[in-house]
Amino acid sequence: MGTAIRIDEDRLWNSLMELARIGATPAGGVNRQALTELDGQARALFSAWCREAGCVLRTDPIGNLIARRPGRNDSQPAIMMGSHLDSQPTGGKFDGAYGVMAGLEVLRALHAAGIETERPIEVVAWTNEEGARFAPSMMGSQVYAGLMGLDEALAVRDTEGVSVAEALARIGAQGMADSGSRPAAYFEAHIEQGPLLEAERKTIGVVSGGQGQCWFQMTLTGRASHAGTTPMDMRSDALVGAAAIIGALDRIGRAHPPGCATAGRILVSPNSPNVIPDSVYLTAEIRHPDDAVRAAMELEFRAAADEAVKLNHLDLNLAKVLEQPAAPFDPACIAAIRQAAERNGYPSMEIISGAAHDAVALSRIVPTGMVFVPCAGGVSHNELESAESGDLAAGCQVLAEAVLAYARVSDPVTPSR
Ligand code: HGY
Ligand code: MN
Ligand code: MN
Repeated sequence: MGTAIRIDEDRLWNSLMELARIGATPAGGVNRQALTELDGQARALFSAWCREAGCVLRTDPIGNLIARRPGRNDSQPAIMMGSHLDSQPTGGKFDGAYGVMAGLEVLRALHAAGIETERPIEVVAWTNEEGARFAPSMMGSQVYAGLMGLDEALAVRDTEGVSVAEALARIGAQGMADSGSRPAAYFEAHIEQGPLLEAERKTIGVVSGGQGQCWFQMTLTGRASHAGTTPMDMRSDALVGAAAIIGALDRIGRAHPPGCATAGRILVSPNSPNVIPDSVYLTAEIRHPDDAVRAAMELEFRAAADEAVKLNHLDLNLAKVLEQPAAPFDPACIAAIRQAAERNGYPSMEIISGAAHDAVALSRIVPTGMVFVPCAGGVSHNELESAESGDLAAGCQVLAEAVLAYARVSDPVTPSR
């Protein structure tokens, strides 16, 4: 069975390339970190495009930017799509941007075809999905889903001491309390950010859910002293302690496949070649599809940290800043995505998301589904990130049909129940 709309591949690609110019880096990626001036520019461009497609926009108190296309029965809960416009410092053109532009393309295609849906349709650019500047990740969608307090999020500061609240105000992105009702369903399109779809030659990933994760921030405190005069057995070297923890984290990740463990950020003080470091700030994150295994990995990590601190005569301040259980997505949403892929003859496979996404937060409050498309070599969080226009268009077509199945159009494609 056909569907009411066909998305426009070139319009989607051109919008992605125009958006990628905001924060473009010489190596071909983007550095458009959350709530920076560049994020503000991307928000403004997205807003202008949504208005052209007949939408009205609103912003909530954590800066989530919501475009709404009215439905025939506008009092019904909307069908929502979304992703994020913020990037990693050395991010790619497609992580997050694809899901927002794909949602916009669905709105544009409906607008161009003059199709009215029964339900309203919304597209959201969630604030600070990456957590690169302000930890933790998925901040906007977590606040929206009631998983993180608004005041707690607004108070988070970046490494320069700027708070989320100040950064929102600087780019004029702090909105009013959101009176909109929760959506009836949420769908997100995203590049896989891993190698499976490409290896299996599949165009569409029908995402069954997201693996769980937890994030930690720690400060190890030792004693600064002269690198040339301090005997090895009299040192309290915070960097040696951190190195032991980083090594243990890697061993724990490798010992529990398909889980993973990563130390991504380290700040050393005084960071001088001939001074024994007295303070190290270190981040750690642990992920696994099975929450019980991830809990065991966390215990091993904490034991390794305690051992490293004791051996090196250090003090440790360890805080868990994110605890996110594995998130199964909604069977009916998954079925709508699978049916749309099959209807269009796109090779597809079911897949668990290794990366976290705003959809993981939304899945705690509304029926949620995700569509993945391949990215070259599975490379992401890297300026070389790339994807094929045809795959991006296929994922967007699947997104459109899954959403329309829920939004009910004149030519309904009903979800299986
Ligand atoms: O960390 C993540 O998994 C996401 O890409 N921000
Ligand atoms: Mn992302
Ligand atoms: Mn990302």
